Amino acid sequence: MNSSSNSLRKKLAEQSIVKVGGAFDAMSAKLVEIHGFDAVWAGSFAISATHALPDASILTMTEFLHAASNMAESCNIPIIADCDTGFGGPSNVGHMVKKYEKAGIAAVSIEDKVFPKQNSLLEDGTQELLPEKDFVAKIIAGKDAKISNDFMIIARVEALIAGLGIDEAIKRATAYEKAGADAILIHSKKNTPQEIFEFSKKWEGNIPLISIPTSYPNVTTDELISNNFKMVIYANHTLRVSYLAMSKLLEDISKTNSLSKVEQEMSSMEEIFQLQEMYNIKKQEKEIEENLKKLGYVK
Ligand code: SPV
Ligand code: MG
Repeated sequence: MNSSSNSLRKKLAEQSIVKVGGAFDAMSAKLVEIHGFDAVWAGSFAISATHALPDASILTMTEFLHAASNMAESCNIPIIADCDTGFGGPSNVGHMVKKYEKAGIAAVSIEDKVFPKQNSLLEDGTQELLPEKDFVAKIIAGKDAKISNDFMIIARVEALIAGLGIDEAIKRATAYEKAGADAILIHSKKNTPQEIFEFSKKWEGNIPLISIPTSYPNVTTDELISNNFKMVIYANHTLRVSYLAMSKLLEDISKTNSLSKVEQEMSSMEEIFQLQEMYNIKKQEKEIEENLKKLGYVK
């Protein structure tokens, strides 16, 4: 059994809301964990950006899986992998679920857009939806492929992003729950949460609702809880703040030809040594030395 998926289900069952921090590699995922979040979002926007590539179904499944696996290996909290449209049709989704589950990922999220998709918040982005039936087929295939009941398949409804309105969003979310989805991610690009709150008021399903409040950042967790949301994903903020910090640093060095100004604005090397568990290696070296002594190799 995949214990991290077990714990994601458990957190959803026991907590008023599950707080998820976005990450793009093992280090950012580890920071999400250190700062007390419940789970990590391995977002396609952020992972694509770290390859300096568009969030437009350019990277392959293997590349996204590699990034998410690195996170799973270095964290003890569940990893939720943003798998875009599932990398193809139902059989691709089945293959994807097998691979992600084996890698120790707790949940995958697939969205009901056509391949290749574009980022949902891109101005003038192409946001064409797959027919409901075809997305239901993907959920069925994904559900069929998973081994543990605890592994979660999140169905991401893009009807609001595509401008198709609440009724279409409700119709699709209801169909996806019936097909076996374990949670509904209802995405919106409006700058207030009113649209997703209208959705949650009309929603009569039983599986958890998830929000990604990038475009309506002023919403509070209390407001989300009172509107029936069980999970909030802060999807891309670690990436954007990293971009800004690196850009500022490089600008300063380039302008001053010196490191003197930037020294105060960086983490210490000690903090990084701690994060990468450098001292475990030093401890291990001592233990090996002791053993070599016992075995008579070292005096
Ligand atoms: C991501 O983080 O990759 C997402 C969320 O899919 S969003 O960019 O808001 O569409
Ligand atoms: Mg994405």
